Amino acid sequence: MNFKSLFDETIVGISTALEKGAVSIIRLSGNNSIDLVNKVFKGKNLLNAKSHTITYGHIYDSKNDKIIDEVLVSIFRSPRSYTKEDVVEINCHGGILVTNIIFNLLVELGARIAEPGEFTKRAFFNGRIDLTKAEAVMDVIDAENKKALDVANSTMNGSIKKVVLSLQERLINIIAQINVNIDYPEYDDVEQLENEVIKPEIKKIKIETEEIINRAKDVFKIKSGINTVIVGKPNVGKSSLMNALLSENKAIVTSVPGTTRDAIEAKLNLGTITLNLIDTAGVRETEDVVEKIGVQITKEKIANADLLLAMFDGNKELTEEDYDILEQIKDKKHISIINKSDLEQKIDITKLDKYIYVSAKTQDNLDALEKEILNIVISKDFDPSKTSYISNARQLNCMQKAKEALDIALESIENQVDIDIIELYLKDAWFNLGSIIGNVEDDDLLDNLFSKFCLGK
Ligand SMILES: Nc1nc2c(ncn2[C@@H]2O[C@H](COP(=O)(O)OP(=O)(O)OP(=O)(O)O)[C@@H](O)[C@H]2O)c(=O)[nH]1
Ligand SMILES: [Mg+2]
Repeated sequence: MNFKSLFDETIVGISTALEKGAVSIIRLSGNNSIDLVNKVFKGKNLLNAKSHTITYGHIYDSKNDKIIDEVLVSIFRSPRSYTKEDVVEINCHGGILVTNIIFNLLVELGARIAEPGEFTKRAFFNGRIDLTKAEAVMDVIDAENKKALDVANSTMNGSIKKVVLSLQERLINIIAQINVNIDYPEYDDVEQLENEVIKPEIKKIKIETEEIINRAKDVFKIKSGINTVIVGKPNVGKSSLMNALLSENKAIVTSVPGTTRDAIEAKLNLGTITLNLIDTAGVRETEDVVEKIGVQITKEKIANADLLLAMFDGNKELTEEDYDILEQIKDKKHISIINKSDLEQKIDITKLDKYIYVSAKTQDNLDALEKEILNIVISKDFDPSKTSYISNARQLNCMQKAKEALDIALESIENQVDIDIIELYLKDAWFNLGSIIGNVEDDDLLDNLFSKFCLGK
């Protein structure tokens, strides 16, 4: 059977970054892609090339018969390609000028310049991948750290899709039972069916959606960076720690208490995760107008932090200001840091619950601090290779709507609402789950439902 794409136009895009490099790849997708490239290609006739083959030759400008570059052309025939359409990839030399000339030749011949993400969009609309996978492709490209990449790769492999399909399947089973029971009553009354079969199963499904929603929080933190705020009274060495972790002099350091006024932010990549590291103005009572504003900003940053690095000066005894900070952090995720471990220690450590010694000046023990940050930030059981994760706000929104529909269904059973109405809520949950992966056609629901009836029940 011939595959019929949903799109008429042939598109062209430069798939590699447009900068000097060894190789550039120009990619085309659509009915005319092989024909178009063949018009500017000297070598074997590409129209006869088999799928998944590479042909050596030259790109030339037919207007003046001038050779432009020596190239390798890969052919992927429909439907066995990324977009399910005919796809051609030209590997040319990686100069910006050469790449642009070839690209422009193809546009002159009638290829349309691809929009960002259009190849993946076609892959989705032509039924090659589901929505979560399409989004995962972007996530793989955007991943700034290893954990984010792990999540994207596991989504690419369809892990969340499998979970969603199985939840949908279980909802369909309930809907089917409701319908079957109306036609061939297996249970004496609707109430018995609801209480013995429907309610417990809806509850289970709802709990699973809740777990997925809760797990998503880890993913968002990992993708967007963990807001990590360094707090402490003036002069304990917060800016020094910021600079030491970043290996650059981002924040001004002086021996004058109250040096930092504004919050200073920078990204710190710890390999597996990324921190949005924020150095703040030291917290103290002050009459200085500018410093006062700084302290106010610090308080806001504390409120929005995922993690607090509370810093104390090991060379001094704890003061009222330190106790104030301890009070502010006690209910938040935090690590207490005793700085200036290179100096004589005068701090009373019995007042701190858990702490880690460092010296921002000599950089002593900073690796232990980084390890502790990783430990504390990511749930112990965070493992995209074993568990499925929702990976963006759109998917989360659909999952939340599905959960809400299940909540209402359960409430309705409690309130003895008519079973037809409950069935509507279950269908609503089914649709919202379907929108996560993009299969929300009305027919899908009917087909699924129909297949259940055919099981002979
Ligand atoms: N010996 C020693 N001195 C340090 C260490 N860390 C910071 N200092 C010194 O402590 C002083 C204050 O350092 P900062 O990093 O500016 O302190 P801060 O907490 O940012 O201070 P504010 O911005 O005023 O709140 C400077 O003179 C630093 O050189 C350390 O580990 N050991
Ligand atoms: Mg500072």
